[in-house]
Amino acid sequence: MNIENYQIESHNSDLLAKHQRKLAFVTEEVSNAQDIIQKLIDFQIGIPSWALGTGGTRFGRFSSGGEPRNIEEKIEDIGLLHKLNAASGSISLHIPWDTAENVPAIKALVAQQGLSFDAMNSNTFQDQANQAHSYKFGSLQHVDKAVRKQAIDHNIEVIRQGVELGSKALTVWLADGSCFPGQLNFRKAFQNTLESLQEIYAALPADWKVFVEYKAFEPNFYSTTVGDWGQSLLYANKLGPKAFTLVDLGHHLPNANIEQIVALLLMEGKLGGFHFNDSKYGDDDLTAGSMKPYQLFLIFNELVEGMDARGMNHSKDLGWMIDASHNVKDPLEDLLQSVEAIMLAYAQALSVNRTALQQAQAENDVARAQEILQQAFRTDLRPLVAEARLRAGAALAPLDLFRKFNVRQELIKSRGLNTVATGL
Ligand code: LRH
Ligand code: MN
Ligand code: MN
Repeated sequence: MNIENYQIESHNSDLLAKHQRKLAFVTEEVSNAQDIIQKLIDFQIGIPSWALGTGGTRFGRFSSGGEPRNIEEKIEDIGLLHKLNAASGSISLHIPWDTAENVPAIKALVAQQGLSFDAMNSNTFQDQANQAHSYKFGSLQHVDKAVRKQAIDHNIEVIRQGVELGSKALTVWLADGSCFPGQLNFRKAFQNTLESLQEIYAALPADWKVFVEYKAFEPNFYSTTVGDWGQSLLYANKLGPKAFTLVDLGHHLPNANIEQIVALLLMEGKLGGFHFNDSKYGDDDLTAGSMKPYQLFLIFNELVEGMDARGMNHSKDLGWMIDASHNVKDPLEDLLQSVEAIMLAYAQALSVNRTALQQAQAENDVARAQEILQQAFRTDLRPLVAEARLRAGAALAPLDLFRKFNVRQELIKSRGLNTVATGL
C-alpha cells in the first residue's frame, strides 16, 4: 500500500486555509513558534516492530486484519506511518521475533522507506523452540550458570545482528525476579545479573549503548531483579559509560513521579531513552497521552530543561521509542495518535517560559510557577505540530488521510484477514 506525494499534497491543500488561520493565532501567542516547528521537524520517534499487530490479553485477541506477516511488511507499515507524519523515522526490532534472513535486502528496504534502525531488543523472557535451557526461573539472574550463559549468548547475538543492520543500541528488559517470598536470594540474583550484563557489555562495539529497562512487576509479582530506576541506575553505573537507564512509562508503581525520576537520571548523565505509552493501572501499553497528557508534558518539561542544561541534542542524544499494544484500536491509527501526543508534549515543553519559571522558583512563587506550566500545557499547540508535518512534506491530518484512503481495508485485501504479526 503506497500513498503518493500528490495525494498528500491534495489532502493538505484542502485543509490549508483552516490550518493557516489556526497557525497564525498560535504564532502570535507563542514567541518561539518558529524554533519549536524546526525542533519538531528534527524530532523522530522509534516505532516498535511488535506494536504493528493487534495485541491481546490472556483472555483473548481480536485482530482487525491485514497485520504484517513478516519483517518486510512491518517495515512497510512503519514507512507508511512515516510518510503520513514524517516523525516515525525508525524501527526498533525485537529478536528473535524479527530476525532478518536477508540483511542487505532488509537494509535496502529500510533505507528506501526513509527509516533507520533504533535500539535492538533481546528476548530472554520466553522460551524459544529448540532452546537448551528454560527461562522459567529467570535468565541473566539464573542460579544455573548454563542458563545465564545461554541468555548472555542470545544478547551477544542480538548485538551481532544489530551491527549488521546498522543499529547502535541494545535494550535489555528482563522478566527476571520471583513470584514468592523466599524463592530468590536478592543479593545473589543481583550479582548474577550484573556479571551477566558485564559479559554483554564487553561485547558492545565502541559506538554502541546498552539500555537497561526496569519494571516493577509482571510477569513476576513479588520481586523484579531490575525493578526500578534505582536498580537500573546501579547496573548502569557499575557497567560503565555505554550503559544507561531506559524509562518505560508503564513500568512504575502507581502514582510514581516519573518526571522527577527523569530529571535525576538526566542530571546523572544516565538517562538512555524511553518507551512511551500510557496507563491507568499497570503496564497497560496504551496510546501515549491518552490517560495522563499532563504527566507526559511534565516529563518533557524536565527533558527540555535538563537536556538544555547539559547542552544535549534533543533529537539525537536519547532513544525516543514507543512501546505500545493495541487491543481494540487499529494498531497503525493508535501509533499515529501516540506520535502526535509525544510531539505535542514536546512542543508544549519547548514553549514553557523558562526564565519566568526559574524566577518564580527562586522566589518560591508557587502559584506563578503553576500558572507558567499550565499556560504552556493549555495553549493548543496542535497547529505547530501540523505545520512541522506540512513543512516536512507529510500530512496535515494523518489519521484522516489514513481513513480516507482506506488503508486498513487495502492491507486486508493484500495480506488477508487472518494474518498474525509476531510479537506480544
Ligand atoms: C516489557 C516490555 C519490554 C519488552 C516489551 C515487549 O513489559 O515493556 O520493553 O521488550 O514490553
Ligand atoms: Mn518496554
Ligand atoms: Mn512493558
